[in-house]
Amino acid sequence: MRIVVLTGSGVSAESGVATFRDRNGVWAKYDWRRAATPEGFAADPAFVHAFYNERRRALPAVRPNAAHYALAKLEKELAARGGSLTLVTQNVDDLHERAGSKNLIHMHGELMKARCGACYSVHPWKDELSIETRCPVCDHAGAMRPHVVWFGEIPMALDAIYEAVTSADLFAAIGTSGAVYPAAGLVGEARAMNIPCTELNLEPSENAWLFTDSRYGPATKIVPRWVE
Ligand code: BJW
Repeated sequence: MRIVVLTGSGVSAESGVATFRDRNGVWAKYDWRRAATPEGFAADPAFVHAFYNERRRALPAVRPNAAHYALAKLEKELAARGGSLTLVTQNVDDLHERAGSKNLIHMHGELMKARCGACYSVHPWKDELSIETRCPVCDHAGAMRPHVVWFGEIPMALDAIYEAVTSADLFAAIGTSGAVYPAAGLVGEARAMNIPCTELNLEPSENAWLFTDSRYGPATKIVPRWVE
């Protein structure tokens, strides 16, 4: 059995990481055009660095929850039976890896990494970034940025994601509103191949009608139950 799971911010909500489009979500406090676009970064890099520095600073104190652990357990159990779980996450937090997931794709990047806009080298990063930060490889100052995917940028590892989704036996989406493409289009790719699709979310997402099965409730309750 080959399963592909797409996760969104709802899977980390009960760990205390804010979602984006809920009433108290990130985009209720910050304008996404200023905080999460290449144009916003070019116009005001200090503002964008402050936005990501604050989230990076908070992350080490956050812990994985029962949903992250259930998905790591599912990966192990499927592998032991000759199957596989490919976990595709839109989240930039590191809670899936801390829970033990190994076969993991961060399609929107990683908060704990930084990239040089001059030489494109990518680095583990736990400190603050600023407009003065120098690249550890090319020593260029002012080109370091969070290793995340902003609106208008192409998500990471798309070929591997489409390959995994279209050759899966089951596709599941957990804790995502289905508002952001191309992630939100993966269910359509799977359905086009007649692959069963399950939605696990607090409430029906924007493309709930595309799923063949659905379970609604908090991720820490419904994901462990689904995995059993
Ligand atoms: C629970 C729960 C609990 C709560 N238990 N569930 C017009 C202008 C600009 C761009 C566009 C445009 N029209 C279309 C576009 C394209 C754009 C897009 O889709 N925009 C839409 C908003 C319209 N997409 C892009 O720009 C993407 N790139 C692209 O398209 O490139 C072109 C291309 C693609 C493919 C091939 C060739 C070319 C890039 C998108 C990058 C998104 N980046 C962000 C920020 C990442 C860094 C960071 O974290 O700061 O990614 S935005 C933000 O949204 C973040 C998330 O990963 C992403 C998805 O959000 P998510 O996770 O679904 O969160 P929410 O809040 O929306 O939903 C949470 C859900 O959980 C809800 O349903 C809750 O009910 C539920 N929930 N608590 C279970 N306890």
